[in-house]
Amino acid sequence: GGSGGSGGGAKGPAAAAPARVPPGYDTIVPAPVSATAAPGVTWTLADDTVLFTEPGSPDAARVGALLAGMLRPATGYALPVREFDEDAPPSGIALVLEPDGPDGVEGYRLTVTAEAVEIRAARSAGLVNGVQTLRQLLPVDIESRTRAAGPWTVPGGSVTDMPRYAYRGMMLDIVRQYFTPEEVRRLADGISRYKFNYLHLRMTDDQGWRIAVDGLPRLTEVGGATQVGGGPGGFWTQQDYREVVAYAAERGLTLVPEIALPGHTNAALVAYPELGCDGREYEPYTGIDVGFSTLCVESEKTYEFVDEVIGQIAALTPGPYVHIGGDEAHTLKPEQFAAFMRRAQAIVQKHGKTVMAWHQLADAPPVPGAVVQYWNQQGREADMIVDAAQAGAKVVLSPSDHVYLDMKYDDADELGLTWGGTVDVRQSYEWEPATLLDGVPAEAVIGVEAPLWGETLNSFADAEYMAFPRIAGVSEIGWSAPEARGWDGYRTRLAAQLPRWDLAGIGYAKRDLD
Ligand code: TNX
Repeated sequence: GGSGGSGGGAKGPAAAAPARVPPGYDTIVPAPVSATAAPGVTWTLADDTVLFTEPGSPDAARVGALLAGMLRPATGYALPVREFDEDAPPSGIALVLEPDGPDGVEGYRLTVTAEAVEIRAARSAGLVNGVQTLRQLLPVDIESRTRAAGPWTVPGGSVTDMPRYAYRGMMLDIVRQYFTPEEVRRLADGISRYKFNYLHLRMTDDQGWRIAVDGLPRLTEVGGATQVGGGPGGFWTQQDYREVVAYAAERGLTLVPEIALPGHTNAALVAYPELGCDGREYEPYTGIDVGFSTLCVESEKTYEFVDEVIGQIAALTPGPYVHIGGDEAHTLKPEQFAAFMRRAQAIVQKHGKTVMAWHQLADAPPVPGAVVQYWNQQGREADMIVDAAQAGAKVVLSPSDHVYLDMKYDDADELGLTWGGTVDVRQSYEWEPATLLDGVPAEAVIGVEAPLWGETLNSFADAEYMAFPRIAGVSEIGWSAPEARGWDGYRTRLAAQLPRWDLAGIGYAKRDLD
């Protein structure tokens, strides 16, 4: 039985009520590059406010629609979205694109005067990030899903901002516990507040296969019908997946689909036993052991299967990465694993995508440009990655003792595992990517990702409980400069988020922030 969800933190000792920290330029999460308040100046969102967007830009118009959707429920205002006139300086809120401006792919500049709010960015991704900052500068009640009183004031000032790392992700395992497209959209909503730009979905594993593949119906009909603990499982149609891709993209999130190979494949073997080497049937698996299954790496059938699956997934995915797992293939000899990963990587490349895999790939080794995802603790196995990184592989950091969202916060938690230790809110925040792995060049590190594995989860509320509040701290590790970070400042910024989550219906673990 799950024990999570909002209020689930009552289990924690002396659960603190969220403090009502007023919004301001010092409470933004993740901390921006620079922010200055203009004392005495305020701008007020009113019932006649117009959201103006860059003329001729459907992308900017979509960001305008996103912002309007955020602001309408609490204000009850119409908030029309309209292109501004090049000649007339816009009042209201203006989303301005400056392709040759100084903001990079994801940066933005936000200015609040008594007359107007202006967000400038080179790309729509930057506008989305600016919109998330503006949301945090509005009163907490803006998060209400029903009409609230206002007034909807924004303190005057300005922000100049861009991310430290290009990759800031969260992973959700939708296998061990099945999550619906609607639940994943809610998660995308929640993490996009904190300027994440990648959402990695583990879609296949021993306990289930969650994505439909044309021509291989048994993967989902049979392989989709199980999950940990014997529940009914479930799967996504390709249309479900496309809709999540589009919804996430509007919020600045690129999907990274993971098809775990060659291990973590029991569900595929149950569906198509000929993918195994043993000439036998396989039993559905609903436990939580790892490392016992593998596709037959000596069989051509396996590579035809991998090509078919990866080809369809690649075609459905506009983002650059396809993740092929590579974790815990414990029944294979190193040379078998290497031979498989060599061919699997070539298949990903053939379909036009960049390879991503867990850091076991480093031994295979990775093809040039591949991304290895580090998941051990206390820097263990860093030596595996050093040669690959020096040879040009990129590294995403998911140290299990800091950002594994399936680790218990503390020993009193019912949900979660402990193989990476317990990870409280502070420990998830206090670490430095550039120096985490001895010998790995800082330039090889492209970012951070927090995985949420599902073995102990029973509901979406459980997932929220494990993810929030730790995920907000991960955003700051990926976005903010080391000099801008520090627990004392962060816990105040985090405290300012909690009443927003209460109003927005985001569940989280209530913990003392000391
Ligand atoms: C290890 S970390 C795994 C997953 C489990 C997780 C549980 C990694 C690449 N693989 O199969 O779900 O531990 O924490």
